[in-house]
Amino acid sequence: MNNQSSPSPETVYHLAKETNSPQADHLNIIGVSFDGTACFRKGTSAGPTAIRQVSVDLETYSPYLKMDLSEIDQFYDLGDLAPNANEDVDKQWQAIRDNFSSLIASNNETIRFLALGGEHSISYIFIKRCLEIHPDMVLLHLDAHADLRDGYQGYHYSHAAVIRRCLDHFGTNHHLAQFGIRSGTKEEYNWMTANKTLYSDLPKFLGFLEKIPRDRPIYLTLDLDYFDPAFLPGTGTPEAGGEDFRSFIEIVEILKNKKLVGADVVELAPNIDPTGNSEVFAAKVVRELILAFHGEDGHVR
Ligand SMILES: [Mn+2]
Repeated sequence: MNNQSSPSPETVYHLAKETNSPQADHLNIIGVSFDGTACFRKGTSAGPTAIRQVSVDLETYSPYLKMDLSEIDQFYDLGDLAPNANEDVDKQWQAIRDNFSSLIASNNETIRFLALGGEHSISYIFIKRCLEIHPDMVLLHLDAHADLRDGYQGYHYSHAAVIRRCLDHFGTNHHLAQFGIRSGTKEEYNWMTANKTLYSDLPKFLGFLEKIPRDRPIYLTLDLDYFDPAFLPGTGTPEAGGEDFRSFIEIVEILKNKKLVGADVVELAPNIDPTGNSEVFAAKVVRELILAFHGEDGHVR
């Protein structure tokens, strides 16, 4: 395990400043180059680098949020947590978790992270930290898959179990809301129905988001297979019948006025889409999320 050993050829949008330690009161982007528990098609470990590389050729202005990356507070790029791929998968995952823990000297709640995957199992590490800091946090889960299995194919922390693992750390005032889900087991669907976590229609989900108080902490975990594979085919477990960019931007337009305390964008597998369009799509998604962390005054909340 070499913490931040992978040289990052570019930083996100050329505007992120490289750093070795997370910066308080600022957004910190961190890549996690790991696809160890991916069950179908691998390749997400190349996700963070692909996003950085294509982002430098994209516009920094968002016509949706009417904000520009060059006009917000400095944001930072911590490089990648990159495990030794020759090691046992469980060991790799634990090494990522341990290295992340040692990277954060304090639980300073003003350190904001945007994590770039890597497979979805890595989100647990970032979500758990935010659940511990914010006892009333809302966890938004955008994904094609329910991810509520109690482990999968022998991996307790599998990418197919990530939301279930987060629930292990839920307190009374934590809240889970899921949207985009269109694949899961009968048991997962029964659980979502019983716990009313699944929104199956966009207007209802947007209505729910609107009602979240402005000061209530929100974490967004975005599995890129949320989007239809026609738009974003570069992901390991594509699922027909998905969402488009428009639905995502409607969500972000609301989040922009809320308190986003953490987010991750996971499951980009650049090798699966030879056109390269998926990574451009993902980089645009990342731009909108970087902006959404910042208020009109350009500061993180
Ligand atoms: Mn998924």
